[in-house]
Amino acid sequence: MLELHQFRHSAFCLKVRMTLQAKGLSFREVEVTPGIGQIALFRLSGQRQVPVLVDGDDVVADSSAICRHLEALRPDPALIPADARQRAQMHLIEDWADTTLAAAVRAALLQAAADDPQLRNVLLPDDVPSPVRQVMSGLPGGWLSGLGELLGQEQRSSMLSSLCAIADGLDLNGCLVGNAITLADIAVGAQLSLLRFPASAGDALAGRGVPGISDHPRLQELFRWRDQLETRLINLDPATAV
Ligand SMILES: N[C@@H](CCC(=O)N[C@@H](CS)C(=O)NCC(=O)O)C(=O)O
Repeated sequence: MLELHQFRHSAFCLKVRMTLQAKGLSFREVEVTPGIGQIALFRLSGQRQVPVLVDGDDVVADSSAICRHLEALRPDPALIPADARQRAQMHLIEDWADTTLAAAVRAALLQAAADDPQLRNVLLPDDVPSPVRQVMSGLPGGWLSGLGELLGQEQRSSMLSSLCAIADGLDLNGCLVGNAITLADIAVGAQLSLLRFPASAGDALAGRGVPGISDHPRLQELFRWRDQLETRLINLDPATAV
């Protein structure tokens, strides 16, 4: 059985779960505790970041490497285009989503959590004991700034204009590259999930997100595209199609 070592609310881990789902592969989720759990992860994979996939003797780190491993393991449905030009486009979009977009999304979410104690509380891992949870979510947002850069004005407007450009060019059932779902859609869709959490994030988070972005009028269609993408992914696998 495949094993996915993850942080539940990481977009990179969601990217891998969406790929596993598209391919109809069953897997076991292993929740890594930030900090202490990363020591075991380092022993397992030689690095401390999630996601890590364990497939028998193969231990694969990095969402893009994992998705390519899964493509080789279960080539159908293909999530990497056969056409070289489309493959290049897919690669560029996936790389943009995993780097530039991911950095802006992470900063935007940290900013939102810094401003909103309730959001801070639901984002904390489940195994944080409740007294610690109370203290952490009650503190002014400042403690979060140690985790990374908050969102600068320039980064925010650059992310917004990229997302609006994507939203303008995409139908509800459209694809970013060609006419079939690829890793480009999955990588972008996964990052969007941190800007407005989908139903799959659980009741406490569903519909919440980054103020000013999750409720931005020009992005509503894009968030609907994201929700629709999850349904379309399930239907790609003939065994689970409804
Ligand atoms: N390029 C990597 C990025 C993975 C990544 O940034 N993982 C974060 C969680 S979202 C992590 O493990 N952070 C913990 C750390 O860096 O110690 C991928 O695509 O998988």
